[in-house]
Amino acid sequence: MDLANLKSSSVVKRYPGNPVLSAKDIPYHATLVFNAGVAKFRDRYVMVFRNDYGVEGKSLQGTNLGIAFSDDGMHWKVSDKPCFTMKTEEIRRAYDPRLTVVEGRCYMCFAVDTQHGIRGGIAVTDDLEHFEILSLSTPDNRNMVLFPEKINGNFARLERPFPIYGRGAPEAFDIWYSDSPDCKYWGNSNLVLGSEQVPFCNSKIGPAAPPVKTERGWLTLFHAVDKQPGQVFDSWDGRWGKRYTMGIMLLDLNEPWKIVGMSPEPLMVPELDYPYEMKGFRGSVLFPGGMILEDDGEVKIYYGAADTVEALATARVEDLLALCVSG
Ligand code: BMA
Repeated sequence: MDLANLKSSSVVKRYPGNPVLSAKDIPYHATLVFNAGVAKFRDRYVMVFRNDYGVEGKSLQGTNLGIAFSDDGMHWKVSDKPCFTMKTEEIRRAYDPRLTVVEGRCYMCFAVDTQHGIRGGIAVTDDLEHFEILSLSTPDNRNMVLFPEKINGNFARLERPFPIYGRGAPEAFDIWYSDSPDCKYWGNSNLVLGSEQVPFCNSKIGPAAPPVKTERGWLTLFHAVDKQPGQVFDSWDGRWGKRYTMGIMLLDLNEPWKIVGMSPEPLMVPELDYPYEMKGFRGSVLFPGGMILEDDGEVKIYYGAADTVEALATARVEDLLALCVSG
């Protein structure tokens, strides 16, 4: 595939009011507001976003997770203080939240940078204020997303461990599936998608938004990275060369480690017409973390853009399914 000429699919429409959230909307110290998880919880849309604050050059004062609410999924009201932080001598920060409602409780997956590697965390909350941490994986793992239902009686997740010795290329990282009786003990791990199976990727992939259920299978987004020698994108340190695009696939309803179909083309690619995707802390990064299927068949896709702001795009579910099964 000619990676130089990738285009977004015509079935996806960017929201004209993008970005839906950025630092200027946050009533506390905020610099980069991006990579949010979004769910419908108790009749409202809820967004938990990553806030990297005090970012200058390569230095960062800190990261917290903020929370915002919306009645329409487009206009957001941010709460007056962050909802989640992790910081100890061992743990540097938690980031990249993803939200899934399972059996009426709101679960949040997140990445954790520690002195001994990157861990995937899962917490649960009933009030969006108090979070109980249920599990933290061994390093290195992140980009976890929970399925919105138990499958064969178990919690189920997609995840992205990063094996540095076993894959024969520096960042050939893949998407895996595991399940758990209680969200604490995880096992039955199966490979879902190898990065080499994605024609528009020459590096790593990772789960993006929690899967949504359709009659034909679990529809789910993933991010895919490509890089070219010497390619440098707009960035605050002038050295950023990885492009993050968005892919979409359909997984089997009962055995979700089996792929029913995958679009061979990217769903979205950072584009010049949308400067909020091209310019920022790390330009040319699309990092989806939320996908909502509305009753009328509209799909809302929430994605971090350029590691700087949060954006929204929409599509019809039947068009997304057609990309996966006819492609
Ligand atoms: C990944 C993660 C994401 C980030 C992306 C692009 O490795 O750190 O949080 O959005 O890189 O910088």
